Amino acid sequence: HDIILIGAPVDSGKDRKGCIMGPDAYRTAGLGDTLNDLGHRVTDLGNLVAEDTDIQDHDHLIALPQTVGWTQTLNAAAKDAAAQGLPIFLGGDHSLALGTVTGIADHAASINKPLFVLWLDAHSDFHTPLTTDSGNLHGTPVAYFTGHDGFDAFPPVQNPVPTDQMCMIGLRSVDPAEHAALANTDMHIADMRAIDEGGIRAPLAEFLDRVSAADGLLHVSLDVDFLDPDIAPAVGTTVPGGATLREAHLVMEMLHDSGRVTSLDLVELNPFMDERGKTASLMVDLTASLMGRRVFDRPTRSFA
Ligand code: DIR
Ligand code: MN
Ligand code: MN
Ligand code: MN
Repeated sequence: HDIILIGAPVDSGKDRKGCIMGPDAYRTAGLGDTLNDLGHRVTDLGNLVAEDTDIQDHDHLIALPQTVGWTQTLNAAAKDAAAQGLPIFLGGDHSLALGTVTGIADHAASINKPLFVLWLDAHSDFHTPLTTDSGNLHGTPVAYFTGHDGFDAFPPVQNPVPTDQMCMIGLRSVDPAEHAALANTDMHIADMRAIDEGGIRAPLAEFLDRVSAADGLLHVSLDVDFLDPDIAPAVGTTVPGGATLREAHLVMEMLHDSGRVTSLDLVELNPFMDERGKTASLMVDLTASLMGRRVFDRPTRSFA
């Protein structure tokens, strides 16, 4: 693949600071060389800077003007990059998906392909600016790019992603307003109970089959808090009971085998909270699995 690394040091989507250091932590952990060694051509575009806007500060929503600026910048960057290769957005907090997913959706529409989105997260990020209690806009991207109301300050969404073309895996923290809004959709959701009862493979396999049947593009948005905090401590919003190392690698290997992934967000890494680069390195290893490395490799054998 032609992989395009795009630094998106977005830190406006929540109160707690530190995601601004994310892109450089991924570089320090060797993301570019790792992908190169797997046989990919890698271009690093460096870090983007958010556009200025004339939006006013909001008394409840945190850093609204900055996040709107990032949305505009990343929308354009994503649309551009998707036409040239496989963009990997180095976050930055999850508010960056307001821009990346809408930009990828614009690209998908321009080549007449349906866009599917896999959301790997402890949270559903399905608040609108009208329902968020925290005022943290990193909790809103899914509602935005699926075309829900309340985002008046943001650019109108040209190509909303149908919820039927989305799958969320790993959920274990959903606020009441998000829960109510999700109930009115046909979003595919595998929460932690579903994973405990039936494994992580089944819901992903079903989703990937649908992507293939529709000849769709697939954007993956990987929030660090999808992972269990024991293996991935460097995130501001840890929720116990996350995906294990092996579940996470299985997901990535299945994604690789599907041959469907066309863009990726790596979000919510807060290097300020990391333990000697442990989380950054894990995210690099997961990306490597997604791009073709076999961490749990074994000789091919027949089960006959
Ligand atoms: C939380 C979002 N539900 C909120 N938390 C997230 O603040 O509205 N953490 N997205 O990653
Ligand atoms: Mn998230
Ligand atoms: Mn999350
Ligand atoms: Mn490949």
